[in-house]
Amino acid sequence: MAIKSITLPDIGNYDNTPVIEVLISPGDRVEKEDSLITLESDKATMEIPSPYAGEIKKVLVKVDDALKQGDLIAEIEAEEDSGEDAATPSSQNESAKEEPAEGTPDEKPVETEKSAPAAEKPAEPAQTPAPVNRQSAGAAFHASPSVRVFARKLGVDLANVTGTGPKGRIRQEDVEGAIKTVMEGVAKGGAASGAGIPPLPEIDFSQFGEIEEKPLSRIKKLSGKHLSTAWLNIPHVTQFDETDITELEDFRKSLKPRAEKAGIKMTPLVFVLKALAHVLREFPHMNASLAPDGENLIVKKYINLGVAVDTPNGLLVPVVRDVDQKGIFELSEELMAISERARNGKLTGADLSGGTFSVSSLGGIGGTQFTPIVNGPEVGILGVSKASMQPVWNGSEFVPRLMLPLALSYDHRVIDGAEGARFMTTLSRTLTDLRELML
Ligand code: CAO
Repeated sequence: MAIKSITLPDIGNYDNTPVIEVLISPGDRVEKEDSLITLESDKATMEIPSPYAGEIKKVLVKVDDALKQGDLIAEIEAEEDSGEDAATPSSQNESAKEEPAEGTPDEKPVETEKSAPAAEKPAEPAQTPAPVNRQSAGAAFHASPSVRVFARKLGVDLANVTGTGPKGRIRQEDVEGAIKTVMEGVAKGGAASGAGIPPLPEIDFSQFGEIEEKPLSRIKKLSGKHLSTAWLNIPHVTQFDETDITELEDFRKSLKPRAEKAGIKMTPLVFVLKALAHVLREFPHMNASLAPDGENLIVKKYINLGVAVDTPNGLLVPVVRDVDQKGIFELSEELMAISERARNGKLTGADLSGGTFSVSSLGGIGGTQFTPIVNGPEVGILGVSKASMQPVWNGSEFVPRLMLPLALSYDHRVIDGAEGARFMTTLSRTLTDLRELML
């Protein structure tokens, strides 16, 4: 064991850099590379590591001291082989106890026990490990090492914490506040803050004018939580297309009298459901769910389509089962019944479970396109917008065709862009020529 002086190494072109935190006290045991103090210049926060392992004997700096290279930081009873100069003869090491490092200004608060001849002065700790410059390491936030350790222990990413200290420095209270916000978000079922995403600011809107606060419906709260969870967990891609349903519409119109006689409303949506079921057989990965561990794909052999229904209390997604095995009349009847039950609040748990892929149709309302959110843990969802007559170039002239806008959102972890595009193209081809259903 030998007493050694620890001085400030070369930290670049910084003079009189203020100490913003002293992390050691006499009696502390430190390992080599443990941070001793933190300096903060205009541009960077730097932690100064210990060049030795051992016990701190004296701390020779305090907060707000301005340091430059060579200034004494501390004295340490270093373990024999812990420092860069471990091979230095012990007599030389001993002298370190008595003299500050070469170049240390007299006015520094160094307590020496006896003076030593210049020849016995310890070598300048030129090999002291370089300080860690957090700014140059890419961290744009300022926080002391103890706060960093605190955050690391609790799994808090400081990039997501707003510092309230001087110059935006992150303090321990800020980390605690961030954790509190997340926990409150989880307790309330809010997915945004639960995912470690900074919450939206709380604003008192009444300061700008009259307001009224209304509770969200139970369905809105539940579907909101589910939508946020899906949005945050699933990397979405949405692919758009427009498909020619002129002949499909002619066919639908030709069936309408029969349907009306049977008391059935037959909308374009049931044809979309039928075509989807057919195409999902060809693209089984779209009729699947990613296993929770993300390692396997669970492919479902049944095709149950969830259909988003707009109800006075919010969005519900009842499931139409075995769509591939049902005809257009049966599907129309079932869709009518299930959307009626949804609007009357009569759905059961079974009606709402077991879906393998979802459809959201705004075709009866309007709009040219929208980006549906995948109904996780399903892999894909089809958005259907309002069909409209458009001039389409057939190679020699523009002809009026009824074009249906489609939007396919999918989980990009499961479906590649090419597969998504092929799925959409096949669906489009099937809707344009329903004879595809027989193939
Ligand atoms: N293009 C043009 N017209 C369409 C159409 C389309 N894509 N889809 C439906 N229509 C027509 C229908 O033919 C019907 O017209 P007629 O009364 O003249 O026959 C009219 O629009 C109304 O249809 P509908 O909406 O009652 O029936 P549907 O089978 O198309 O849809 C349902 C049923 C339950 C899906 C729908 O009522 C609904 O609730 N849609 C909203 C879903 C929703 O909110 N999605 C957003 C979820 S958030 O992402």
